Amino acid sequence: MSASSLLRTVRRALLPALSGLLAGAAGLSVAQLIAQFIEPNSSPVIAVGGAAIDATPTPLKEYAIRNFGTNDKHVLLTGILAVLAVLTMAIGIAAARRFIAGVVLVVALGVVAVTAELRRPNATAAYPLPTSIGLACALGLLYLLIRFRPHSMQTAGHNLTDDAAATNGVPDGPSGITVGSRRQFLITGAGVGAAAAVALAVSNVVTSSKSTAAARSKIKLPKATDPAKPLPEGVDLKVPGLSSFVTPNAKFYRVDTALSTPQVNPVTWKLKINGMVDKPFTLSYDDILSMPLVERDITMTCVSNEVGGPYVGTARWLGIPLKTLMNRAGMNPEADQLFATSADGFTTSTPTRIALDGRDAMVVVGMNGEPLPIAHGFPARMIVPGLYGYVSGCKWLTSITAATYAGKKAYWTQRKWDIDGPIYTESRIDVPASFAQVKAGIVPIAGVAWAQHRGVDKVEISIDGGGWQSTTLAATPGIDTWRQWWFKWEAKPGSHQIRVRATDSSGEPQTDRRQGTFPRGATGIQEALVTVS
Ligand SMILES: Nc1nc2c(c(=O)[nH]1)N[C@H]1C(S)=C(S)[C@@H](COP(=O)(O)O)O[C@H]1N2
Ligand SMILES: [Mo]
Repeated sequence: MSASSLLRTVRRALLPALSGLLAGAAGLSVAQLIAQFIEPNSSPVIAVGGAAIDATPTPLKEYAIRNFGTNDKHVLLTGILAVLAVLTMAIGIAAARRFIAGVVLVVALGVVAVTAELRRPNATAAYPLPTSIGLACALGLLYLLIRFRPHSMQTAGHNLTDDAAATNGVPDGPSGITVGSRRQFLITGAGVGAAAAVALAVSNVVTSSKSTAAARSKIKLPKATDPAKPLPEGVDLKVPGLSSFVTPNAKFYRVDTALSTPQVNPVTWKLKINGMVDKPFTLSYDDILSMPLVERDITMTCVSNEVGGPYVGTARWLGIPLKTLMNRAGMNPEADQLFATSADGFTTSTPTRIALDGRDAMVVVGMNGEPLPIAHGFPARMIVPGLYGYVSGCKWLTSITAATYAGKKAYWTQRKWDIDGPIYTESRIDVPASFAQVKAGIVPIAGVAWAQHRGVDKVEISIDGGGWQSTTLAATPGIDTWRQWWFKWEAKPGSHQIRVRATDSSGEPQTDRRQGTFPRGATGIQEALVTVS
């Protein structure tokens, strides 16, 4: 193919591709808008993205969490939109040659999306509606755009050719580009673009996240009947750069599979306690607020946290002990797991022998004096000190079912992660940051260490491979939280390596054996490299 004919082909493909893109954007916006009225998760992007997340092999998911962190969902959404952009352009080009080809491709796309939608947990018969209407709109708009495309840009010899231009009733201009048809194309295109923008804007206004946020902001939490003790003096060493003892809600790490944050209405929400129990029961949000509530400081950790990683945080939680709930239901002692279900279909399973052993395992409604933030599970979630979040921290909680491991498998267990998730003893250097450059002299080395429900008794550091030296530990309210530590370092010029290890109350120091996050959490010793000048 010569350069000039290649150029001609590209020019011919340009407007059809643009038409496909515009029609696709408009159709997607319409679908997005309709989804807000049905259920946000019925949006084609969210449903297909959710299906992609659930189907992603564990190692790839690990990779995504490691490399994109909490941004992993933006990366996925961007990827889906990029794929859609390419597909709609291809459909535009196909439709310009033979419109029926475009129709076939659009229907195929619809079948894929609708299949994914119907297979979402909690899917209803209405789930395919946004996609179907959106695709119908897109197809109609594509037809108009292709039809009103300037004459010279049409592909000779195919269906919408001279006839189409003729029916438009516009004479050919000198260059073969008819002024009228170009204007018609531009007007149609601009109209479609504007319609897409309006549909998106309206869908943003009606989106239920606003009403959930409004409902949440009206809630006034009661005081705990069993409040947390005031934090002891000196839990915060106040070294600049060191994580604060209490992690502010806005800074608390977030890890979940939810592509769009579940919006749960606290007025209609119910928590079911059922399964292997004598007296199943249901609680409303107000029922929970009127029960005796306990308040505790607990550190949460994610199993996907790398050595030295950020997925750990401490908050003051307000809730009802799981024991109170399961005793009231009369749990059958044969039940070996509490199987919790989220509003978005995600599930966790927690061993009953741990959840009900007397530790402060709870259904929580409050976090640091506020109703649970929406991203952290509003209106209610579970928390169990000592277990990683994936086996204990079900957010947007809707039911707790007493069950057996033999009978039911939770989300991550189905994906081969360990059934039990006890948190390893871990420590992290916050300052100096790795690869930091500091001035010679006295430099504080400081960080946090955690061994939930065993407690941190000692933190040591080793500089440049030397012997382990004790650090100074901050005060702690108990064994279920992390603990700050610091060391007064006389830093000499040069490049230095700092390592840290914690020892829990059993006397067992943190292992130096390197292990990745899958399938039961990472182990090893963090090494920070610092340049002193
Ligand atoms: N519904 C739901 N709950 C969930 C998850 C999830 O994906 N969906 N992830 C769990 C995991 S792996 C962790 S570590 C914690 C994280 O809680 P956070 O986001 O409030 O920090 O939530 C747990 N609860
Ligand atoms: Mo996690």
